Amino acid sequence: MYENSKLLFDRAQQSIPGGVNSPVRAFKSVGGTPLFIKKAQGAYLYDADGNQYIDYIASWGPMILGHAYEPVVNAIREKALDSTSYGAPTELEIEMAELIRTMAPNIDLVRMVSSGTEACMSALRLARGYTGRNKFIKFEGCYHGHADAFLVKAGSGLATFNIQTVPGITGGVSNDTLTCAYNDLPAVEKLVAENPDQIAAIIIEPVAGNMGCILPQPGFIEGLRRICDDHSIVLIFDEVMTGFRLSPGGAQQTLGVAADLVTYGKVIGGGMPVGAFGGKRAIMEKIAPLGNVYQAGTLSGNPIAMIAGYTMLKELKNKPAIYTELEQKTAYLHAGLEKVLRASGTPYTINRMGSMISVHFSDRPVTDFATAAGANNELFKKYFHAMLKRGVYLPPSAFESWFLNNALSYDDLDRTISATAESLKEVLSS
Ligand code: HOZ
Repeated sequence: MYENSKLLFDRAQQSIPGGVNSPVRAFKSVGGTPLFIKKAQGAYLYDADGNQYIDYIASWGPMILGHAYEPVVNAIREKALDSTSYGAPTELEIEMAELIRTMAPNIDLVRMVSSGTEACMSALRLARGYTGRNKFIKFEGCYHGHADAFLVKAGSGLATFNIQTVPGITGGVSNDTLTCAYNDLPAVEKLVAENPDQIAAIIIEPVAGNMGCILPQPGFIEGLRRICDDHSIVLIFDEVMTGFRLSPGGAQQTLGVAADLVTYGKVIGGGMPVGAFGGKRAIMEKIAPLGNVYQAGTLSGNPIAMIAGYTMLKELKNKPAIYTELEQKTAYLHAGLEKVLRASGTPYTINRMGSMISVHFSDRPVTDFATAAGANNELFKKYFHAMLKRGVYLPPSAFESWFLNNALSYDDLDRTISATAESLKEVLSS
């Protein structure tokens, strides 16, 4: 069934570390051979062996409208005829910035970069430059890309591979990264009290997607806002996953809490390598060339990436019904999974917000990294493979959110629900 993928994986390992260009793809934690993808269309992925899968990764978020969405593909095609990079400003970058500002709240100025990692690393540097402070708070299990400062108690691949200490990160960097549990407001208050006038920023995934999908409990994000206001700390929302997905204005709009800085990633590139950070004018004006917090990039605002992102965001802006449709589809999937999981008798928790959802084989609510890690993740591995065999491609780790795309039909969702019923029967009886 996976012969060609196996051959490609063997070959890949000769020239690419671990055979992959990003660790989570390696299937290392779930075992087996990573699928090598040949193409994707709408809600489906096709691997090198010609197998079709219903896709719940959506390139880790950005394919909100499905793969190879025609207007995006056509726009890229046309733009490429005018060259693929200039390293000089274009009108399209202004249009993109203006579009982002009309969709997302609290963005006075926005700077384009090439990835979510770059966006988060730049936002942190900016918060430090703005406040003149070095330390910052992040939450256990949140992942803000792979810049040094964020690789302390991080989610995603670090949680998947249980990497506690990352060689190459200096003690100084780690010491400036303060961590506490997601949803634990008293712990944040304690850290702030213990480090008076030293904390530049609190960075958070307002709905976490790198330890499965974890929801902020009522009052938590509002509490962070209050603490930041009281102590002149910059509140950074990492909206790499939630931006333009939960709603046109992302988590800021959905949760009704304003951030000082917001980071975006892949979502705003329509699948191209893009990121951005933006926010309050007084802070953003510290960035070079206005201020002396340096940040730069030859490919920042790249025309192909811009046209892909612009076209997709414009669709989302002009057709707000997409958000209702996505929400309804995800709620439908949620209800269906709930039914078959309950019938299976195995303990479970389903977390969902908008079109982000994850299943945890846990008998208690999953509200932070400890509870996500405490779930029966061995069972998740078996479930993952049983689903794959039935043509459903879930994230290959319990520490990742699932993302729905609007090309999914109700028939696809029904197939996913029945595949779950069959998979549970198979794995629970083995
Ligand atoms: N959770 C990661 C994205 N935020 C998975 C993708 C990757 O690392 O390749």
